[in-house]
Amino acid sequence: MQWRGYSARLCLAILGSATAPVVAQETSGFPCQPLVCSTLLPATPVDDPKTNDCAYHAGNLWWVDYVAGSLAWSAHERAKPVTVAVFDDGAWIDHEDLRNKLWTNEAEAHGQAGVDDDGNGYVDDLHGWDFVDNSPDVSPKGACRDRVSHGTLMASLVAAERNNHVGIAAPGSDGARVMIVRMVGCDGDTTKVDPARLVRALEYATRMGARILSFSAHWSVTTPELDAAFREIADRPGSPVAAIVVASVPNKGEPVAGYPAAYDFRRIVRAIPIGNDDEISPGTSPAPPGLNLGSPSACVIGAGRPPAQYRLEQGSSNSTAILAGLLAGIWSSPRYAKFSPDEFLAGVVEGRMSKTARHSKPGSRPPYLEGVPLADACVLATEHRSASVCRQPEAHREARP
Ligand SMILES: [Ca+2]
Ligand SMILES: [Ca+2]
Ligand SMILES: [Ca+2]
Repeated sequence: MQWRGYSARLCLAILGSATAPVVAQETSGFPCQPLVCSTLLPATPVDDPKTNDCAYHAGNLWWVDYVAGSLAWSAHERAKPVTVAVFDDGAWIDHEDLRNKLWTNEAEAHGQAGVDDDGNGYVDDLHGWDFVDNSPDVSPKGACRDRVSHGTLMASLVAAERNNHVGIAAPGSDGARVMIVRMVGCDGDTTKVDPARLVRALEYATRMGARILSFSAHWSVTTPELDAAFREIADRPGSPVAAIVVASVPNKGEPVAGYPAAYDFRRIVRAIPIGNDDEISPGTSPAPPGLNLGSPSACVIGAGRPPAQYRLEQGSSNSTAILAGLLAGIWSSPRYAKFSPDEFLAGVVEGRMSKTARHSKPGSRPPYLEGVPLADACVLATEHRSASVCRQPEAHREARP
């Protein structure tokens, strides 16, 4: 089974199926000026003028305001961030916008090198684990070292550090911490899903406290063991390893969404890719009914090579990571922090976010004829703190019945 979306080649193919012309480019240091596709969007006043990350003020973080990301920023009143496990090709954790936003295994951080200080079966697992090479070093390896690290980009879209004067600021900056789970490599067979490896990784992530699992990839066949692992995490009531699985819905014209989006499990939230024109990306696969939320895909800037490179990208992967970070930012707020995964899904994601009047433009094909609800943090809006998308009804929003 192929882990789609993870080799640089496949990733670039995904990036090519967008809603607007775009130039993927890598920049050394952030230039603090609009990049190519971001000029499609007006650099209007930002929702949080106090935030000092230069991409925000250069008008390159449209997607943050699109999901009311500033409402999920409230570090001073936040008890504990939500751990988001990013299942991908590893990540460059020394990147300037990532290094302070990592989940950390405290027992290993204060333990001895070469010793499994917390007895979880993994020696020196500080920020996650490399399940491909069975190593605590979660950095990209093989061909990924010299190419795009998909996982680095994803981790930054979940939780890139806000207010550090550089780069970007993800909606999950204050509320999410990223656990790096290296599941695939870039060479030969390592690009394929190994079901047994994935089962071990799922067990690790949930046991170590990940409450959101982010899958910016999909695969077409599965096994009974993998199904059972996902069912325990994403479906069984009362499961001690219950977590929310945020699953990508691909936009390359695939006839079906693939796993894990294809699972009919209660704790699966699917990210529907939305362009900066409010439309569902062309070629988006039909998503099964359930918790399906639109999330930005095009013209998104995230982390590239360390220590300070950034990339302008688009694709359904982006939507997934942004949604995962956004959910963490909302979930970790004082109002919802004590909610179980099922309570959070029922009360917030299904009860509020899915019921929003804010929708993508009506689509031209099933199951998107009426568009999809757009993910945002407006559930956190108060009379004192608001965001532009929570205040301004869109034309297509008013047109809805
Ligand atoms: Ca350990
Ligand atoms: Ca150790
Ligand atoms: Ca930053």
